[in-house]
Amino acid sequence: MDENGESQTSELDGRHEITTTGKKKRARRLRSHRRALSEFALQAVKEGLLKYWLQRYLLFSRFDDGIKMDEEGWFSVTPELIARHHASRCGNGIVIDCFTGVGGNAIQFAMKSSHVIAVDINPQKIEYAQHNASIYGVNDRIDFVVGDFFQMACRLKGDTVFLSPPWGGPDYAKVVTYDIRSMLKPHDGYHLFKIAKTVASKVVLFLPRNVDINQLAELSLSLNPPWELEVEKNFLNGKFKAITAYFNCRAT
Ligand code: MGP
Ligand code: SAH
Repeated sequence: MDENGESQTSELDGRHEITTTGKKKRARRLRSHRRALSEFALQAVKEGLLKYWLQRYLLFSRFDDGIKMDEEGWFSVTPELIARHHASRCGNGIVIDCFTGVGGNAIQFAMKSSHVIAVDINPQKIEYAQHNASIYGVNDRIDFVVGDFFQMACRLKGDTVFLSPPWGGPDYAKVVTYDIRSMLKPHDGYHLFKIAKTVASKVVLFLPRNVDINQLAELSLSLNPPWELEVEKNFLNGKFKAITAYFNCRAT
């Protein structure tokens, strides 16, 4: 120790103190992050949603940035890669997402298209979708609307109408063949298509993997002249997840 010893020591102590505080802060942050995650996972187990929580980064790659979900959101959000694919197929014109949910599809549409209108009957879903879109930095490219698509349809016009309605919950998979006439909510698939085709000349329908393909053909043939139909199987990590039907009015 010399006559400046005290100040040197306190400087060293100070540096040491800073390091310790930084480590402590990081450790505290990590502990609270872990606690939040385990509480979240516990809630997910209680609600039977663990399977979806384990796939959270497939649903939203930015999940950890604060994505908001509710129960229906967990089991019905379109996984990000499939939603991105939908967006690449729907073009860059006006896309109307008629059953927005927590925004899985609307966010990806906004990454590609000039203008997205996102409709959902449930105000909390729209709030979550808006919040989730802000995490992806695209909320200002989407017009969020709370409303019943069937009632609003006569006032909507766009290039593509995208439909991912409720399938009746996860039980859709319990039947061998999914019947769009009796199982889709809140109205049957024939009524849904009849309304949707008045909104845009391209109608995209996201459906269960066990859907009756003959019914999709029936929809396109119900019009005169018939609309073109393309049926696509959507796989994720090798697993067959869902079917997307693309209907196009030939006149355009
Ligand atoms: P899933 O029931 O999670 O099947 O749905 P998965 O992953 O094959 O599960 P498993 O138990 O058979 O192994 C697959 C995907 O379908 C989900 O990620 C959603 O994108 C979509 N999906 C599921 N439901 C119940 C709905 C729904 O009600 N509406 C909409 N629009 N999409 C749904
Ligand atoms: N594609 C969405 C998931 C849609 S889930 C995503 O990726 O997040 C189906 C949604 O349809 C639910 O959020 C439900 O609130 C909404 N819905 C049900 N009936 C509706 C109606 N009549 N009009 C608009 N939205 C409706």
